[in-house]
Amino acid sequence: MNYYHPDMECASREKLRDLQSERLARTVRHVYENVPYYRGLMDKRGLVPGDVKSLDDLPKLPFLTKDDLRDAYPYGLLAKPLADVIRIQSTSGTTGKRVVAFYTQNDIDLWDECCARAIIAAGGGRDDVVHVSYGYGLFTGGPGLNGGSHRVGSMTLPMSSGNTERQIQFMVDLGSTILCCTPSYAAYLGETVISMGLQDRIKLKAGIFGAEAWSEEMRRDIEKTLRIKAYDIYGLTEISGPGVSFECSEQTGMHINEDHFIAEIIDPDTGEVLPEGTRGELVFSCITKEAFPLLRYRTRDICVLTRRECSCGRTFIKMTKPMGRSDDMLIIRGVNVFPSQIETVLLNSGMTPNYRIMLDRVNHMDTFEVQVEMTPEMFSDTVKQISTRERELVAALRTMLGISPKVTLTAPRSIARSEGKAVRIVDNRKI
Ligand code: DLL
Repeated sequence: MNYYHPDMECASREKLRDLQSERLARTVRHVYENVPYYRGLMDKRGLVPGDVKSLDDLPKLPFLTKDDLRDAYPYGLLAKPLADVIRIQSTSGTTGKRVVAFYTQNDIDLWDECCARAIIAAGGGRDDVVHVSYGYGLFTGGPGLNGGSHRVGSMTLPMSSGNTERQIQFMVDLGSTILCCTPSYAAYLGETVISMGLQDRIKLKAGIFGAEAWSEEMRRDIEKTLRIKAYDIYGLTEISGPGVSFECSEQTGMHINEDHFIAEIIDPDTGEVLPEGTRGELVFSCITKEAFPLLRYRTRDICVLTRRECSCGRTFIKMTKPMGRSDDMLIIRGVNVFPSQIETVLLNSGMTPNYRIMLDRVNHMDTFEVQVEMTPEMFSDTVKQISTRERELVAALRTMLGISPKVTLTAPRSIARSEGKAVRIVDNRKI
């Protein structure tokens, strides 16, 4: 069975617009009837479902943001009875920032299909051995690509992340052909393959890498060390997970699965919809989902959309790699981190509010350090007491964020004060 759908993925603009219009109208009615929170937002604007008949009516709808998700947490945006929900996935973070997304069986099926398309676009098929080293569990990376690989009919290695030497051993023994993981982990795997002297014994041909920003230079490096073609994949938990968009052989942006998601670009300050080709914030409306169909969800990712002929034959619009964010979320080693989470841990641990988050990339791996000033009382502690406190902070930050920074306690007044906004983030990753 082949899950490449030329009838959808290569549909004419007119056919796609009709399909999107019909699915949008249906989804608006579904959320209006089943989500009191959303009905409240529509009522405030005097909107009823009949007002949204086609794509042209989309701008009438209100935007949804992470704040709405927070206000409605956990079940307030659920559009199906719990009895129909079979899965949740979630982002890392505190209760306040955490996103919980719900899936019915149909939602999982369409997500699998989106990821299957990405695997097929990277040259995958039934004969492939798909090695999934994205994290499994609440993170969408592992389950998403796993489902896509099953859908394609490839043999799937549900490796999850970590234990790098074992990953490489499996790669050699089972002949993995497609690697799915974050680009930084791919770079690390590449280096380790070389240091283990196994470059000639791996059979990888392609990689599907996403969940964090990565440069063209990094792509070239990974392609060289692992001797593969490296494809980008994008997505976010709120909208389903990986596979919202994916790269094809042309590698000039990621095709958005437009039969499932409508994309818009807006001015992040005014909310005005911008024409194609303009840089702005990406907004998605889900038009086929049942349990958690967010409409006009502001992703905070800044990018450009372009619709032009692609040599692969797909007609779906393309998005560039995200060029930044319109909020303060950082993505460190593939994990979403808000500076406010770090501040909460520091203050709850009796530290001063004078801190700095230092980010860099060494050998394509993010380095993550939190420098925080000691109080004058702590400064007179012994070296042993100070290093115990550093270890405690690492543990508390790991619990909050899901990843461990290096923590360095610095002398009182050693971190430069600012007259305006404090400069708390020094991001030297040059992505
Ligand atoms: O990162 C889903 C995913 C998993 C995508 C595996 C691709 C592969 P979240 O944890 O909710 O979901 O983080 C979503 O990550 O809004 C972007 O800012 C960023 N992001 C995702 N893919 C890319 C990419 C997953 N290819 C947030 N390039 C998004 C740059 C990306 N940033």
